[in-house]
Amino acid sequence: MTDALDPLIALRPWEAPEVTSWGRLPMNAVDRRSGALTLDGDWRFRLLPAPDAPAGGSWSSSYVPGAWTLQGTDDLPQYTNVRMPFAEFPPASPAANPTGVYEREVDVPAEWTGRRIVLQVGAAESVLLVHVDGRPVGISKDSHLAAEFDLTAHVRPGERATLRLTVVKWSDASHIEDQDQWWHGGVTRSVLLYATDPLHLADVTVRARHDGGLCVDCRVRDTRGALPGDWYVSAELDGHLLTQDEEFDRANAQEERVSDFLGEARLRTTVPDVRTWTAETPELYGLTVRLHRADGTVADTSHHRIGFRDVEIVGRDLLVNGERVFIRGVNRHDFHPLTGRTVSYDDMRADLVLLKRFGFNAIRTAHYPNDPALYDLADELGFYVVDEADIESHDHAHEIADDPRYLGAFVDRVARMVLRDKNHPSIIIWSLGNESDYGANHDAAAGWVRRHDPTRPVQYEGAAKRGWADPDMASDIACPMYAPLEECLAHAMSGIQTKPLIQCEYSHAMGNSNGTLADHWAAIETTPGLQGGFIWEFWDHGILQRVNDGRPAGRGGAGLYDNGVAAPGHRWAYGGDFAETVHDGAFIADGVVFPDRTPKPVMFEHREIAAPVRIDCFRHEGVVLGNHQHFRGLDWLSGEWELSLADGGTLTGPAELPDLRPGETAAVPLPFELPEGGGEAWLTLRVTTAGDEPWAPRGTVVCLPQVRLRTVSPVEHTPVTNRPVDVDEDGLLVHPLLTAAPTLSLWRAPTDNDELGGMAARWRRWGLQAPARKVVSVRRDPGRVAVAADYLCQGGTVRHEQVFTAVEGGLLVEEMAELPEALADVARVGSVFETAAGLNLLEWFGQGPWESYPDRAAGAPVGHHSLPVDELFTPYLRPQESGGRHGVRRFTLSAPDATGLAVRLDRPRQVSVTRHRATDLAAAAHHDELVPRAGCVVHIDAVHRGLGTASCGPDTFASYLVPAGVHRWSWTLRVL
Ligand code: IPT
Repeated sequence: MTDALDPLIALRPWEAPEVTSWGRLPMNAVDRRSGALTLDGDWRFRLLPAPDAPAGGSWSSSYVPGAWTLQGTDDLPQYTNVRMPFAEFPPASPAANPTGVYEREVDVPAEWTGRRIVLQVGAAESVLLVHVDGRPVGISKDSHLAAEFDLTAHVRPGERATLRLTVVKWSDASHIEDQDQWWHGGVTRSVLLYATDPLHLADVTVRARHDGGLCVDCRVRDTRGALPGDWYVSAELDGHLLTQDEEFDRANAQEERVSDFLGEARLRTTVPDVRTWTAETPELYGLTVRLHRADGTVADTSHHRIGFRDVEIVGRDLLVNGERVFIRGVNRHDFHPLTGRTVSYDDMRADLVLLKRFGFNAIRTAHYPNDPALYDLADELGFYVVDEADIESHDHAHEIADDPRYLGAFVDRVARMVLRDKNHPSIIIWSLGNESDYGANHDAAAGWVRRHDPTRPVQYEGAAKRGWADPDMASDIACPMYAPLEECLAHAMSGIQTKPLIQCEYSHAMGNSNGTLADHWAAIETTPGLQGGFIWEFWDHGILQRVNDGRPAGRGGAGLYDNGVAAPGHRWAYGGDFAETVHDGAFIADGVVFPDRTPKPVMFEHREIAAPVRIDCFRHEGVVLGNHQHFRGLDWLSGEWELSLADGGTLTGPAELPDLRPGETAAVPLPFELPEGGGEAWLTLRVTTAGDEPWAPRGTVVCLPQVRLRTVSPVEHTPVTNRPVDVDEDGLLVHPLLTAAPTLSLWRAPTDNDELGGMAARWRRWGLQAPARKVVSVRRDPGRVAVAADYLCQGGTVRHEQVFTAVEGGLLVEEMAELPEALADVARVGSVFETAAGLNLLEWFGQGPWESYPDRAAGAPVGHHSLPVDELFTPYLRPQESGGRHGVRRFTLSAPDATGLAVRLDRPRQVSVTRHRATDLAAAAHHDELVPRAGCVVHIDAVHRGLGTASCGPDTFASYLVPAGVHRWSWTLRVL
């Protein structure tokens, strides 16, 4: 099996960074998927302990495409962020090096006689060795790009051949594939066998400009050595023929640029009234390129869907078709909770459809070239793509960036990505990779791209060694990660900015996060020089795992999850859950969607921030609507007005959207007469798709812009002295519907941001999770009890006062807490109480319906909302503070028979109603460990700390912190 005399083994290519491939065909953009023989399915499989270990043991089977780490082997997934999973320095790999041997027979079609036969392995990580019938064929590295091998000399049409793919998990290449994700091994994309005429299209390069100019460059090869003149090329664009560029042919002939075995041809046309491609208007044309033999018969054909568009940087603006566009981006990994990095077309389509529905218009393919179908979908659905090469040398970044042994690998990886993807209109920027310091190897790769594709900018975050304005050659964009907003603003206003500032990563979505996203966008949209960024990241990479045996559920786990939650007996595994000793825990769960693609609440925030039509202001008994798109009118949208009255219900009526071009505004009269009476009133424009969009059926909500028409009026209370207030000897309220009296709460179950930002440790030091409560005084008057208590924390005492007054219809609770200076910046100041079981429905007037927090509250409109208590909670993978609703004015908590309690707040407050105490949440490591309580745990906060993004990046702004000093809040409690 692994024969030590086999040259592919004897050369030990897994420890030779200079060897990027052997026997591999050049990368190209000719799509060979149609007409190919798929070799996907079960292959014979055995896992060896090392590439040079003697073959032994029996065969099992493994599904291709797929990772063996998710298919029942003992080599399980391992998650590390920066650090390598083994100690060896580059380019070495560990002696224990799982090596998968895949074998299968292939019946080579008899009709392929005389044809050139090519094997395409879609992706293998990290070193691929190919044998046919035991004979060595080739080697490839670069885990996220296909490798092609010419098998013409190795197989006979009409006969059966044995194909062997040996995949070595750890190698010199692992050191430059040190991305923040699970480590797997396997053949993770499809394997194909196809045949072409020996005379074939070796590559096709399309340049389609937004003025309609089209230029198609073809490279032609004949493996039998045909002469120029033995062939010609034609092309048609949706039925319209292109013309041969004879000037190009003449120049080539004069300069003797083209040899006998390689031909070149250029075709051109100009499309009148071209429909240009943008992310908003993803207009595609069908291009067919044909290679003809001298007698006119067709030797080869290549189909492309192309888009006419230009990308350029003018000053510090990135322009698409001459327009400065905002980049509302997200970082996306190829990920699936059952199959790891193997993703299907349908899954990728679902990813992109969801992103479109939530207002995203850009994707960074973090941190490697994604599955080829992703780019077809981005072209079709409309996304701006930053295509990123598979280079991240994080742990040994500094050494590798200038290590000449890795020079070839850097250039190879960037070049092969560009060669594969260059014809996609969606790709607007090439990225040289991620987190690999900055060295000569980057400049070499950048130099190659600039010559090969002058039509797109290049970016690399690490290049800004001497600041964002530095004219280094590796980045045309200032693309920092997690830069504080004030630094971005300062740069944009400094007068020295030379490049567009588009953060390659920002707003880290780990757990309950993405605080201040709306503040970022308010700044981006009003500051020349700021153009957006890419949220980190799309996926929570939780792998579905069986709890009993700790195994990944794998392909059989389909259907074992719903609404972000794994089925009983299962959980979403993160780092450490596969018994890895070296791992980085829940840092792998940092996406805007759950592992089953259920959107997290931040998605609704983003949808609103990206709203294409907005209520820009309220003026003269009307509202001003604005079209905030770059290219589209409003005709694809329809609207409905909703008037939410605090003291009434919700009125609805049709809305006529004005005919506005991008950037235009128009005043429209108020659609409703405001009913008399003093209550708060909100006007919402419910915007939906007017017809079917490729990514959304007619009637899909696009945004819900809102304006307040009338403000809150103060609530008057009439005390009643003849009803006693029941308070026990500890000063705790006794109430028939409460199982735990309202007490002071200063703590929340730490979010990932709280933990990694250091706040949680401070709060634990202060003992905020369970401070001792000491009653200071209880003063009883008719219909009124005043209680003072001290909460003893490390470093300070918090005085808490509660005055309970019987009022008409219920009980008024007036509270005060005085937070000493030493305890500034706690999680919350508010009341917490628990209710009797059976109150399962929450109805509220306030922001909703989805979860919102003080610094993530731009996307939750004020209105009348209602949800079962069990649906209020957001099941973040590592349990933490969750389920909050911002701006709540009043709520009822009721049983099916309409009994229950009603609470009215003195002003809009942060409220949460869940089945979990904060301490329950903090004690659990996974969602499946939580045992819901029968009653409700209710928090009413005078003030609640913002969420920020401190797990990787800036904390929330000072204005969202809980300051020291006196906090007052009051509420009434009424029995229904
Ligand atoms: C940055 C990485 O590029 C990304 O892969 C991910 O790890 C992210 O952070 C955090 O989740 S690098 C980090 C060291 C700033």
